[in-house]
Amino acid sequence: MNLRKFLIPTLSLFFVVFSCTDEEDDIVPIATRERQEVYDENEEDILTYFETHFFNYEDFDFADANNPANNEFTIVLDTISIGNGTSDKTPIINYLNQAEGVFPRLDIKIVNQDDIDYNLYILKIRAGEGDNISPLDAAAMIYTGLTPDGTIFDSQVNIGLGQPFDLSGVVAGFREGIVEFKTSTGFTENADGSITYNNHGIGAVFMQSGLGYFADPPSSIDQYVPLFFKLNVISRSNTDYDGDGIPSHLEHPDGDTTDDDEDDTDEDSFANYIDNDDDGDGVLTADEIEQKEYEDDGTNQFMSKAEAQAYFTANAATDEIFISIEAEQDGTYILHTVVVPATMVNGVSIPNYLNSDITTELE
Ligand SMILES: [Ca+2]
Ligand SMILES: [Ca+2]
Ligand SMILES: [Ca+2]
Ligand SMILES: [Ca+2]
Repeated sequence: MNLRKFLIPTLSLFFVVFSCTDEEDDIVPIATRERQEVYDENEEDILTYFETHFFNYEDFDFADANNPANNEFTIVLDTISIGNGTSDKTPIINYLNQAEGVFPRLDIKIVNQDDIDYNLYILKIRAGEGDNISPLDAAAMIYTGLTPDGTIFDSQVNIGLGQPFDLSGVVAGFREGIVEFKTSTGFTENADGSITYNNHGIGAVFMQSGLGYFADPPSSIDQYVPLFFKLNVISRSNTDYDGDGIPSHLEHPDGDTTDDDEDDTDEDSFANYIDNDDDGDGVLTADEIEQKEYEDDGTNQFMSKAEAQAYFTANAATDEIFISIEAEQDGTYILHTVVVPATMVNGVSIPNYLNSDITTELE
């Protein structure tokens, strides 16, 4: 199942659903609940959960987080109780306020939505050693979505089955949690043909309903319940929503997708990542830059990502930026870059596609 199926609908507090009573056949509006009230209730439920539950921390080597044995680890959450012999387990709440760099750790990220500062709880088992992820990227991961009572409403247990999905289409709490981890550094092919990813971020996010589905959840769960997602974050890839050749994540320099104004160069109310003429000079951004691809180093094909990366490092022009390395079916790789000409303005180098005084078309 794909998370995109569960886009957050834009609901206001005035949204109503109608139901009919048997007796009178009347239409009775049922108001959507107050977000603050649901937040307070969910917050209490989540903290109670942390006090009464533990995870399988004994199965993870925290002394050597990059021990290959850790790569197959996924979180299992369970109740602390005398009845099931787990009364001596460490509750999740104990990982709150850990010193920097100590794992496992339970971090709180404040996410403002609908005028509420939400506490998004992020349980980090391992931060990950690969790439940073932007909220505007697509990402591939192994995940399970569940509610506090253990009901699983969504999951992807095998990365081979799923393509990276755009993080812009998932619930806010999931997206804001994912970007706190890093991707894998690569993978190992096992004797049986299966794939093990290495050194990726592992953890879970716990969110109040307002950062999830709120009044409009998947049919298998109730309205207004907190959501938990267990995560193994595998890889990221670029999106380019406006098709202008500049990856979305490079059109949001501050990484803050909630405040479009900061990254709207021509102030036309379309943020740069959804604006194909970023400086509003009438020349499309795609025509003010030059997209390039390299299949070899001038002689030999790139036989690994590392070769393509090394070629870029050694040969990139000063105004050329790295975009991606694409794997080909035949086992070779293509290096994608973009040349972004810039002009000095008052001692600062400004890309021409962000400078309406320069209208030179390259193509
Ligand atoms: Ca773009
Ligand atoms: Ca704009
Ligand atoms: Ca743009
Ligand atoms: Ca332009």
